[in-house]
Amino acid sequence: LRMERELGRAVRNGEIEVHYQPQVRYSGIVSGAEALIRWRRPSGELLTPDAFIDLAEESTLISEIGLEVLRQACQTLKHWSSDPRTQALRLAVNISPVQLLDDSLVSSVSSIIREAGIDPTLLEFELTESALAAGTAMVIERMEALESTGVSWALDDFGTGYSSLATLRTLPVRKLKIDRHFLIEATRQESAQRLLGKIIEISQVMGLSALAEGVETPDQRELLIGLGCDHFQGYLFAQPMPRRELHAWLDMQP
Ligand code: G
Ligand code: G
Ligand code: MN
Ligand code: NA
Repeated sequence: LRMERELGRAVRNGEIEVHYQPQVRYSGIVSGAEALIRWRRPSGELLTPDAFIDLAEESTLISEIGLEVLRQACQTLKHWSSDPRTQALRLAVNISPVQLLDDSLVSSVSSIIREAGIDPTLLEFELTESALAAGTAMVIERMEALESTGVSWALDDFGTGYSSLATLRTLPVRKLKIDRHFLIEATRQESAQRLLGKIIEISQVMGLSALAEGVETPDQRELLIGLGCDHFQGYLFAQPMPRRELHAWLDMQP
């Protein structure tokens, strides 16, 4: 309960930080980054989302916190837009299924985008596949409303949730983020490798791009390139890091 009260104050006190993990195309070119929330406690301690996102979702604080992440992400896109080296970079922001239940979400998102003065097509929202378990019709309606503001959708942790292939065809989704467990298994087992290949094929047949999560080794990247995967994210390239460090990392790229 104490943590819940502190989390409630975190946004006002400027304790919400956003870290960024690069996303890389098969060509090696950086396509953008995923924004990942961190909570900087007054003690200086940095908390990762597993320590507080569940709490935020149970208490509906997630709406406020999610919008704060979006605000910071839009400031970053604004910053990037003034430099030719960064102006084409895209930014992915996680949207909690609980945020989708909030009637004011669409108007809040629209005003944040408008106030930031950014190109909304550079913004990608990620929804975890398990969000589709309940209230699908409403979820799809909200996703479409947000899509019409210019942002696009990616399905996060793909392959671990409940969405059927039939549902997938009806979703306004442009990208599948393949859950990293498929890659882990594929590195160990021939049959899992074929399964990963089929998942990538499904994305291609549906006209979607496929991003592999959790790419940690050059061998995994080569395997994925061979299977036709077009985007990667993982420790092989970089860990999530503060914006300033991301800029230093970008400067080091060939
Ligand atoms: O690096 P990492 O520990 O950041 O992320 C752990 C999990 O927390 C991921 O599954 C990610 O989807 C989730 N997460 C990270 N940032 C956000 C955010 O801003 N909002 C929501 N709802 N989830 C996030
Ligand atoms: O939203 P999502 O579940 O996709 O968030 C990505 C999560 O995966 C974050 O917690 C991030 O820190 C973590 N992550 C990113 N790259 C790697 C990786 O290469 N290996 C592992 N084990 N985790 C990763
Ligand atoms: Mn994500
Ligand atoms: Na994920």
